[in-house]
Amino acid sequence: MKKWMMLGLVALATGHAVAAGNTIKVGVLAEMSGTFADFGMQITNGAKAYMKQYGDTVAGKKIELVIKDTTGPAPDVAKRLAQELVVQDKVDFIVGFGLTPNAFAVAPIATEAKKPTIIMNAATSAITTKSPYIARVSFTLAQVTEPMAQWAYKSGLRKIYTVVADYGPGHDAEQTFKKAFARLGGEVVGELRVPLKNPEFGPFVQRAKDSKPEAVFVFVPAGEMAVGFMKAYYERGLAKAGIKLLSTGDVTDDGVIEALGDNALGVISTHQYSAAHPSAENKAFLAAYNQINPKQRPNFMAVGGYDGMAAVYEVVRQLNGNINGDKAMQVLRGMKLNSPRGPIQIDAETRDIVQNVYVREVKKVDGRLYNVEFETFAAVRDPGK
Ligand code: VNL
Repeated sequence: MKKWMMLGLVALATGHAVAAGNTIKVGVLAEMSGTFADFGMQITNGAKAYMKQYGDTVAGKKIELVIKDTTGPAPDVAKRLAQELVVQDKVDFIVGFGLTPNAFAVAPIATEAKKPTIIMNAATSAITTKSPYIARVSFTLAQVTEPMAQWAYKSGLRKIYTVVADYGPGHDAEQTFKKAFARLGGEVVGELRVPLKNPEFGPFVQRAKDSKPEAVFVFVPAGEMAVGFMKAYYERGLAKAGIKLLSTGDVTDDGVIEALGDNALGVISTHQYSAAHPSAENKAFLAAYNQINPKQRPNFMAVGGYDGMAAVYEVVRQLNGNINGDKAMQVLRGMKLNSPRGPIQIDAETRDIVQNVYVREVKKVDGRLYNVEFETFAAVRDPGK
């Protein structure tokens, strides 16, 4: 072999090594297939939108996403993939998590490997208590539900029936609503939990109707379950019977709101993000997301993905590209960001998010359905802590 060729090979080899050392790897665990595939798509596209807007280099390091498909609520798969990310891919961060069970499953690995782990959606209060290496930029069900109980009481409602998905975030929503509403003097006249897998909403909704509440409060995960619930609510004639519908924003989510159709008009919900939020940050976010996926409106999960990357970038910047688990958590604790949803902060002590919760009504804006914000509960903490 000629000498210049040898030199070329050496250069190639070292070039590769240098490139690897100059990369910050962000492992993304998300639901990329199955019933919940939209979540993974929203989360990863939100992350990509941030990188599109701000470039993929921070403190001289190239940021690289390593995306792994948890396939749905599958704790064993999530755990195995997290191990792979740590051992084989040698990631610097673990992010993602549409669904609660996957986040719980990975907490022990985050602790053992001291990997800064950022929750971009999963919303059960207890998740952040399971590892000191977990921080959350999404929301908790308790956080968005308590303002709904307060708003309902203030609006004169006194008898409410609750319907929730039968797992972590649903249990949090149910308990938080009941406690907050009772404290004010309202009454939960009945409560139902519907299974996460293949729920038949008709009979559940019928039972709610038969107990003649003034309103139904509902939390089910965004997507197919929200569509299924809404359909049953109308088919069983609750709207006609004058039973109001109150929900968390998951049910009137931007990703499916057009699929709900005009039936959704007038539904009141509380949540942290609406695509209709009027701010410069949101406008920039919507434009960046549109470059990644012009076919779908981004929802709260996309914003979680976007803000999660904002948090990663800030850690890389402050640590000048040398990522260490404990130092990264120090930077994350107390971090403030200007999110498309409004100002947010990661609480220094609980590592959970503090943010505005908005009361919204589904309305038509320029012929399309949106959650239009009309009241703000400012800087709400997770009451589940
Ligand atoms: C969760 C919470 C999932 C809210 C959701 O939909 C949601 C969760 C996927 O924590 O599992 O809207």
